[in-house]
Amino acid sequence: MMFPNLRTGAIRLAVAVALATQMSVAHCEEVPVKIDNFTFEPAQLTVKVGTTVTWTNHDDIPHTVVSAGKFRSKVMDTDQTYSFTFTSAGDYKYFCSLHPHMVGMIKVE
Ligand SMILES: [Cu+2]
Repeated sequence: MMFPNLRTGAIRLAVAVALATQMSVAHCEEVPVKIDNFTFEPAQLTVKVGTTVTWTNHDDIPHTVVSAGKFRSKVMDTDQTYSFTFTSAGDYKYFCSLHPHMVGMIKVE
């Protein structure tokens, strides 16, 4: 497609960006989970398929997030993050492999 002039082109670009932004809000949400004082916050979370969850370790000691057969982070030191995008529905129980009493759950629907 050719734009008749620069102004029309700029307007079409702005519309395209606006539409793309709306779509990303609707289908590609990002949700944070804090790791603080040996707990996941929130410990239980319900998200839509396509959501990316990002865990951030706020503790002074390392943690991981592991969901058997689903995902496994590397060891996160202080302020390090791990992200996982949930592409299918289900209940994803997870824990910290270094401190197995630390548990959380992501419900994807
Ligand atoms: Cu831990």
